[in-house]
Amino acid sequence: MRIVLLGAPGSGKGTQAERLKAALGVAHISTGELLRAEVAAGSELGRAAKQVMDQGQLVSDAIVLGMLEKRLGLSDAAQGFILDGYPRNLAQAEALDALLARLGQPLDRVIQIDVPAERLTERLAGRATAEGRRDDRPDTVRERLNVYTAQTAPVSDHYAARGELKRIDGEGDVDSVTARIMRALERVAA
Ligand code: B4P
Repeated sequence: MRIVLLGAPGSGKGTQAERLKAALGVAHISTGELLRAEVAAGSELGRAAKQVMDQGQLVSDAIVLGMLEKRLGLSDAAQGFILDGYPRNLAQAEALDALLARLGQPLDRVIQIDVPAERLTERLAGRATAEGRRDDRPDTVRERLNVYTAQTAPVSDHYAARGELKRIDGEGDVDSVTARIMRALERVAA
């Protein structure tokens, strides 16, 4: 199964993708994690990405697409994948359409996890305390939410227009949200 998970920062994409990976036996591909790995490795790409991420902005489309294409070529993605954090703007959505058409691997479902803004801020403040991620600091979170509204929210319309989007209520405990997503996916598989 090939799935895109959409949602604002803090909506639970990474949290849910880990669970779906275990339940469905497909690869979890997080562009945020791929970028953080480059930052941790101190690569040239990582150094450039770090500055952008610390400001709450999006890393360049070309860099992220190159990274994604390489990751989709690894063997674990052949059985399917969950894309977490990509696409984040319309140009990325169109690039993904072209890439998957070229690979002959169309998407089965796009799931959008909806969470009210005040809850997102609370969750990311909690993670800032627990994990110390620099981009979870309050000023950066505000900017990430602005970027989401301006650039990522229109991506939902791109998929909704094709009848591929399913919206899920992302409030409540993690198990309840997973159960809602699994129900939405069962309807695709049926
Ligand atoms: P990401 O790594 O994608 O970060 P994120 O949007 O915060 O989502 P994440 O998956 O980590 O958090 P989650 O909602 O699961 O991106 C980081 C940065 O990388 C971006 O700002 C950008 O600069 C760059 N980037 C990434 N992809 C890019 C792209 N395609 N193009 C350009 N740039 C890109 O969880 C958040 C918190 O909520 C956690 O603490 C979790 O425990 C908690 N939580 C989750 N579910 C919960 C629930 N049901 N109840 C309570 N808490 C919950």
